[in-house]
Amino acid sequence: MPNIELISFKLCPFVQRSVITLLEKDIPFDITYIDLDDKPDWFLAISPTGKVPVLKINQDKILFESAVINEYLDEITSPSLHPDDPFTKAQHRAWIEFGSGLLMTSYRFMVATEQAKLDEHREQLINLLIKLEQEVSGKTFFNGKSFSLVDAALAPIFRWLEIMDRRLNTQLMLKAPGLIPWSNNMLRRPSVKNAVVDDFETLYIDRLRDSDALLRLNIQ
Ligand SMILES: N[C@@H](CCC(=O)N[C@@H](CS)C(=O)NCC(=O)O)C(=O)O
Repeated sequence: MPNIELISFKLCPFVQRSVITLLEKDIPFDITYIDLDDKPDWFLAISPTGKVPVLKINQDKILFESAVINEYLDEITSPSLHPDDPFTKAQHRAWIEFGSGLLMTSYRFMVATEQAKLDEHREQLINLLIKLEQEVSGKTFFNGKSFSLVDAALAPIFRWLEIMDRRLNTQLMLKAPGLIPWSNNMLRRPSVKNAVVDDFETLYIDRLRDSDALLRLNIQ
């Protein structure tokens, strides 16, 4: 097994995707946290996009982009969290990409500073959740009974939604209630629970409180 180091930011949902995969696949790893508001020079030197996650393999090889990192981690260990059938695998990749869009829409909703933008992003977010609901309603995990890379990619969204609904009264999950059993299954899974630091929720709420985002006014 190569030596694996994950470069992270404590609040980043894309990094969580890779931590979930590392934990699911029982891969030993070190994690290094950086401050994205003050990126270290060594990080800028190795990261082509300036974004986390970055995976360092045996100290010198670099991978970036969470979906790519996760496929690599999946391929160096077994059993695979991707389906064998090429069409189903391609579909899973498409839903992982859909999940990236969902994360970005959720983020725009969270940081909106004007009511019109907040409403616009809320509507977009709900529309995406309804599309996802049509795909997964009634299933334990995205692929049916077994946890896959799609679940690893989408679980961080459900952590955000759960905190937003409980602490910010956003009432988003009510708009796509068919997602609730799947969300609960993911959020109680050890890999998902352990993908963040213990004080994640406090850090998340404090960052929101210190921002100009309209949602800060909803903090309960
Ligand atoms: N498509 C990328 C997105 C990663 C991403 O957006 N990371 C954010 C933090 S959650 C970041 O590093 N932002 C820093 C910046 O944009 O300067 C992935 O899937 O890895």
